Amino acid sequence: MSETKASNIKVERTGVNRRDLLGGTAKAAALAGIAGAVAGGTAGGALFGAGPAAAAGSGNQKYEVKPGDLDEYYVFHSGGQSGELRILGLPSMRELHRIPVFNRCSASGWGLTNESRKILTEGLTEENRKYLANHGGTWLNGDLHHPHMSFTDGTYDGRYIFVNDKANTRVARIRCDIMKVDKIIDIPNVSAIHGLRLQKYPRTGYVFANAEQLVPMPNDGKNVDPKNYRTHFSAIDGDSMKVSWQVRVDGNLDNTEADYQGKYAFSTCYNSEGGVTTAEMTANEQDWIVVFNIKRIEEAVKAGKVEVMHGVPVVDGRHGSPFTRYIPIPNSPHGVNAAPDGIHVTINGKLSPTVSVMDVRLLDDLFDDKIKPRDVIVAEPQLGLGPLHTAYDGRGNGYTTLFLDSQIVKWNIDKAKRAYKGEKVDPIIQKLDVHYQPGHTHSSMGQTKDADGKWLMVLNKFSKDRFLNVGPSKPENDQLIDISGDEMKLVHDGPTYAEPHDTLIVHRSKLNPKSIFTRDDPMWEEARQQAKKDGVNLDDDAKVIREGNKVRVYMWQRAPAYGLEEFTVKQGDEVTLYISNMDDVDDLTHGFTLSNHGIAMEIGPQQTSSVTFIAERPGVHWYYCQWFCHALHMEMGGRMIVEPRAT
Ligand code: CUK
Ligand code: CUA
Repeated sequence: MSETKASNIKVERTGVNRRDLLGGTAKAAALAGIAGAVAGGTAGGALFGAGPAAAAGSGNQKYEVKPGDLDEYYVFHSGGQSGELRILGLPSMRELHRIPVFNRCSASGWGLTNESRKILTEGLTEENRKYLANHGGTWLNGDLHHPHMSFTDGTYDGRYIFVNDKANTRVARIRCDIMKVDKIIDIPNVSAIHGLRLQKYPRTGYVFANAEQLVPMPNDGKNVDPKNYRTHFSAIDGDSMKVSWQVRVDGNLDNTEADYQGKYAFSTCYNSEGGVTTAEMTANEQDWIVVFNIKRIEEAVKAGKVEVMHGVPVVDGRHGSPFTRYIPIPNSPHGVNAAPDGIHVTINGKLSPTVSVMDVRLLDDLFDDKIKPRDVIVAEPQLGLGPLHTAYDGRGNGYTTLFLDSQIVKWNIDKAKRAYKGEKVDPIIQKLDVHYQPGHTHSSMGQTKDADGKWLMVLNKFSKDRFLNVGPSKPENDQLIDISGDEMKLVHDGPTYAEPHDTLIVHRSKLNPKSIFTRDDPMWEEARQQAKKDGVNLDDDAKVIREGNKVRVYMWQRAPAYGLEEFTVKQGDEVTLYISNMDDVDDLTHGFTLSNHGIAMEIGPQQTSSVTFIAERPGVHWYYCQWFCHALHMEMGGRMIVEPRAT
């Protein structure tokens, strides 16, 4: 391959095909890896190099879920640049629900209701609040990559799901009892939260968040020399959703992971060069993984040996510090995945055909300087081109995505360790074509100590020809693979919209969401307080309260009626509507849509939702219920009458 105009990188023709590369040198493979990763998008070749459809086997276990039958697993599926989180059922792969997080949602009113705007704005930094004052008050977009469920003792506890926003440098928390977001915070002193993982033991605990982009600090335009750029690793308290501490590092931060002992966290770095162009970022043959010593950092924070930046204690974890160790890894490593055995952590080489396996039991010695950084690597098998992420079956095998080869490779950790010691043994068990270019892969419960080795989802970035052509913008393809037997068997293709990166497969026994809100839910505490001040019973009253030009309209809903069939306000009034769905029935959601005002919201059973707007349009404006609820659903409505301003 020759030059690509966009990036100005020169990539040499290697003169070998991609199968040859598997047996070739790491250097040649890495070179071709760059060629594929950088130039492949336009040049074809490696990027679309996968073969025809793999044989679809019937599998060893049932994946068809009959009408009315329930799935065995919940899948929490990131929505990438669409900013939402989706819930799927597995093995059916049916989409069950969507949770708006960083996006706006026309159906639920997320981003519009007072309750959601409070969540979307209360965690803003002062700088962002100032910037957004002239830009609608809240961000409209997000880039959600990594959902993870809170842990207790190494397995999911069903309390929360935490997610990152790479686009606007945020972390959000979702309550699993109602599957709604309850907290969103900006992470100060950094740019672009990418990797996100949780403390597994004794509980979550910390939410570890990587900031990917290197920026000057302070980022005020006075000094833009790349020599002064930096980033920080953040630990957020998952209970209070406050940043507990940050660690200054060398290089940038990509993906992160935590051990099963509660002692160490890990972050991959693909830009140890500190470059600002693609050529600079990929210059070195090796980058590294940073290991963070949580106890030592906590002690330094406690002792006040920190720099406080925007209220956050920051320790210096650059090379030579007691808080970190940098382990060289070939080459621009990406995903990092802890095996359910609690011992092994795999670092995926991306531009190197290798994955590096670390033994966490050696880390104490590394921090005591008894061994060298590379001594903690106990295996480094060559698996194929473009390894990005690894999942596990709990039986000692890893499943690694090969982005460039469009394959998933099953390999054995123990064999890889023996091969690393020089024994003649091939750790690779099977390679399976996937369609096409996989990023993340996840196994059922595989990111916990309870990995059950039944199912594997492979999240492919391209679907190409696998579905009916829907135009230039094509779905991605999540493939379901049965891994219960000795052989991986592809059983299902699942198209998805932009752009799931990561997923979380949780056995249904771990979750028990409510079907009906409880009236004392904290989500609408402000409405409750206001009603109290106004002497209004939120559950029963339908009332209009005026205070100068501020008008508060309270009403209940019971299918198929609103508490008020009409109310009157004056042009220019600031109107707040508090709507309470008093139906105490499963699945009986109502809505409130105010025609020609851009206002719509969901009100679930026993929920209160509110919205504030200026009544600027004199006349008659109908409101209606947009959530089908009753035979008289069409009739469920009323009128807002706006009296013209006296002239
Ligand atoms: S990253 Cu997208 S394929 Cu953001 Cu988890 Cu690896
Ligand atoms: Cu209430 Cu439709």
